[in-house]
Formats: sequence, structure tokens, C-alpha cells
Amino acid sequence: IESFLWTVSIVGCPFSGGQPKIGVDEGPIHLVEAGLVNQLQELGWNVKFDGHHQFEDIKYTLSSSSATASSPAAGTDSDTSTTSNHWDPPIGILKNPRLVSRVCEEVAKVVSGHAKKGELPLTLGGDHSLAMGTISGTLDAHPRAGVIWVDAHADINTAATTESGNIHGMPVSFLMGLDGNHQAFSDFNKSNSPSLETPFAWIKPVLKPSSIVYIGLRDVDSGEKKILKDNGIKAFSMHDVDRYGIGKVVEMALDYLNADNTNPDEVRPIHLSFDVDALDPSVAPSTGTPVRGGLTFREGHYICERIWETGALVGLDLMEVNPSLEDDVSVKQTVAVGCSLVRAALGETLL
Ligand code: 6HN
Ligand code: MN
Ligand code: MN
Ligand code: MN
Repeated sequence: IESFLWTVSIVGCPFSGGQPKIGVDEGPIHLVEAGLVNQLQELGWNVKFDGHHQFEDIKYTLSSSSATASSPAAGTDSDTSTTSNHWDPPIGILKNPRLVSRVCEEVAKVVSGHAKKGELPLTLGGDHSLAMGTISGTLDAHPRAGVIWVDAHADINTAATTESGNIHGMPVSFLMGLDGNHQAFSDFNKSNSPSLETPFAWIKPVLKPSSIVYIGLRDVDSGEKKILKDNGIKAFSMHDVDRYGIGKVVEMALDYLNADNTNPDEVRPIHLSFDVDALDPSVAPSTGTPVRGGLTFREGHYICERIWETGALVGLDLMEVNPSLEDDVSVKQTVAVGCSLVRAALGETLL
């Protein structure tokens, strides 16, 4: 094995505001406590990790900047994931829009900063709304990058299609600047109370529909199916995994992203956003929106290994590990699988 010293920068994001279940904010803490830093060092990586982001200043600024708003209890809200605050009321049914927006904006800056220094940002979620930050950050540093999104879900609802109002089901639509969001936000602007900020204004629609490929889909909302179709977005569902096998599916995904390469030797940079719920719940039980019929342990690892092998990986997310769900054994198992997927994406299993 070639000896190397590359730097991976861990961006720990204990954040749950994109969905209603408490505990997903503990995901990154458990992944690090399980020894991830050491495990990556053992693989030869130089690991940068200076603690998890707290995002406390964001809640504080948001709550105090709207001190003129109705409630007297400004800044005392502790559970932002399940209650709506006077400083962050829903837009339509979207929950915690300003908090999610601010947190992702900060994540985008951090990820882009690491990437521009030539480091590999590894973002540990937290819920998948964070990908608005990670992918914005990656594309800022590597504008040609393509995204491989591994998930049971498409996470491409717009403000017009979401049935849950949970923003972790929407990040891709914001990254693409889809129309369903524009309408909802301009309607909101017309009736906006001036003390409240309009969220997501910072997001540039940097992700082209042709720059993302999904793998693992099996629970896609009907509005999302239409969006995928209308925009010609490439998606390999679990049906495709069964039909072609994971090896062929990953080759097709890579070929698709590299179809327009002018120089065939030069692979396009890849950002891998891995939602642990892509795995079957028997493999990764402790996650907020499990769906049966998912990827096996090996299929999940194969995706990571093959992407590592391309040499094109420039950004990595491991999202939606929720250590508050299911029993202790399940939590341990899910955290261990999460660490293992990261190691596979960072070169562990190549002989
Ligand atoms: N995730 N499509 C559903 C929704 O609420 O929009 C589920 C989203 C799940 C999101 O797992 O990252
Ligand atoms: Mn804990
Ligand atoms: Mn997801
Ligand atoms: Mn998911």
C-alpha cells in the first residue's frame, strides 16, 4: 500500500431542526465517541477535528434579532425541532425554516473552507437538511462536482409538494432552485413581518438536475416522482439494484456523471451524500425514517469503496444516525455501520 498523508476534516453537525425526532443531533457525537477519528488515522489519514459545531450562536442571534416579535419568552426555547418559535414561525408548513437556513449557511462556509484548502470535508449529521450546506460548500470549491445521493428517499420535495413540512425531505430542491420553492417564498415575502428574515436567500441554485444520481430509492412521494421525471433526474431505485446488481448500478451512476467529460481520463469530482436509511433497517435500525427493503451491508459498503477507488471523492456526508431510536444493541450497530461506511469511503477495504 502506498503511504500517504491526506487530510480529512470532520465537520460534526449535531443538528435536528430539519425533522421532528429528537436524537439525530446526537448522531455525530456517537460516531466520534465510537472512535472514528482514531480509525481514520489508522488508515493513514491526517484527521482534523476540533469539536462539534454547536450552532448556539445561530439560535441566539435569530431569537434576539426578532425580540420585537410577539412572544415575551425570547431566546428561551430549548427544543427547536418540535416546537415552532416566535422567531421562526413556519412558512407554509415548513418547520424551522430560518434555523435550518442559518445552520446550513454556516456549514456551507465551513465545508467550502476545508475543500479550498485541499482537505476532504467529512460531515457527520444530524439530519439530511444539512446537505444544503455540504453540497453548496463542495460546489463552491469544486464547481464541476457531481453528487451521488444514497438514500431511501429523494429529499427533493419543494414547499409546494412537501406533505410533512420537514426540511430534511427537501434539500435537493433548494440546491436546484426548483420553482415550487420560489412561489411559496414570494407569497411569504408579501405577507412577511419585517422583523423576520426570509430563509434560504443565500442558497445559489448550483446543482444542475444532470449533476446528481440517486441510489437506493424506495420511498419517494408522488410529488417527488413528478419532479424527478420532469427534470430528467437519474435515479437507481432498489428495483434497479435488484435488477442489475450493485456493481452495475454504481458503474452506470459513474458513467452518467462522466458522460460529458471532454477528457475521458479525468474523472469528475464526486460528493457522496450517504443517508444511513439507504441501508436496510435490519442493518441500520436507528434512524428516523426507516424503510424496509434497503441496501445490504455489503451493497452500502460497495458504493463507498467504488467511489473511493475512482480517486474523485471531494466531499462526504454521513447523515441521519439517530442514537435515541431503538434499543442499545441497535444503536451500537447503527453507529458501527456508520463508522464502517466512512472508512470504506476513505479507502479501508482496498487491498
Ligand atoms: N430523509 N419524503 C418524506 C418527507 O417528509 O418529505 C421523507 C423524507 C425523509 C428525509 O430521510 O433524509
Ligand atoms: Mn447519547
Ligand atoms: Mn435523506
Ligand atoms: Mn432518507
